[in-house]
Amino acid sequence: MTDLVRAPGPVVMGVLNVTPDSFSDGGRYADLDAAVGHGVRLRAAGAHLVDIGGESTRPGAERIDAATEADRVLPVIRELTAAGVPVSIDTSRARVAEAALGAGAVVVNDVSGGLADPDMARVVRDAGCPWVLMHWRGHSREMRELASYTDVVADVRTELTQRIDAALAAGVAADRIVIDPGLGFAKTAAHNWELSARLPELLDLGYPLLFGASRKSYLGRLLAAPDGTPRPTAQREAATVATSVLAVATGAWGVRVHDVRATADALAVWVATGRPRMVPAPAGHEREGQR
Ligand code: PMM
Repeated sequence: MTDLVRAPGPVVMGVLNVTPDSFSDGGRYADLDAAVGHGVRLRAAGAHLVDIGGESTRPGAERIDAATEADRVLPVIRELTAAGVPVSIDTSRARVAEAALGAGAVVVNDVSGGLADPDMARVVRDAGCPWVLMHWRGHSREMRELASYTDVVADVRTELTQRIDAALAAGVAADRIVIDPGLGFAKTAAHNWELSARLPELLDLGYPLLFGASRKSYLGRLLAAPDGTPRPTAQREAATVATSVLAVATGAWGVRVHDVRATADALAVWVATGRPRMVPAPAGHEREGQR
């Protein structure tokens, strides 16, 4: 997978939640055949990786035990790997990551950036696999209360730097590290827009950056009906595509999305247009719609 991290990108990671309660696809792929079938479809639609998660990280979600999480994801990983689909494991537990890597996963996507389980760095180092370090402040149950920042971009940058330094100190190679701003994780809508607008400040850290905005609630709020009702998750696709392409045009390495075809098609257009890059707005330029 060295090539994947070093690839010019953009890398598209397709979401496959094998959970009863994730906010967008919870309950749809709880059955093994349905999950494997969907993973194969995501790959055919253009996913470079299919990201398999067994524990919901939606705000307010209660935790499940490691054995339940492993039981949900391992059979799906085995079958997708056998079908030639490259798989990442979305977990913050070292035990689950280790078992997933043993079952064929090639990337660890850790929403806690190594904070939730002190043993994760060892597992990733020994496997030599890429490790997505997402910005995170606490488990789903408590994360709403943790959305307090002096300057969200500066604070996320500092906290991601601490996670990178911890990974390097544990012996993880620098070229195995991917960072992620963790949109929606201990972040308000305004925080998410600020991070999107000032992505260059995170890209400046020098690591490939994964951007995971797909169908998140801040997009639902942006597109709310006049009476304030958020746009339903399944109808946030155009906004997901737009923000994903903007992130890639700003320099993101990859995007994590539910509807792979829509984003992969849009990114094919971006590539065919010669990979045009966004230029940062002049200092003091007002951005609308962020607050
Ligand atoms: N978001 C979710 C889950 N895992 N992993 C990374 N690296 N980045 C994210 O933004 C991210 C993630 C929550 O969304 P889901 O319930 O649709 O999986």
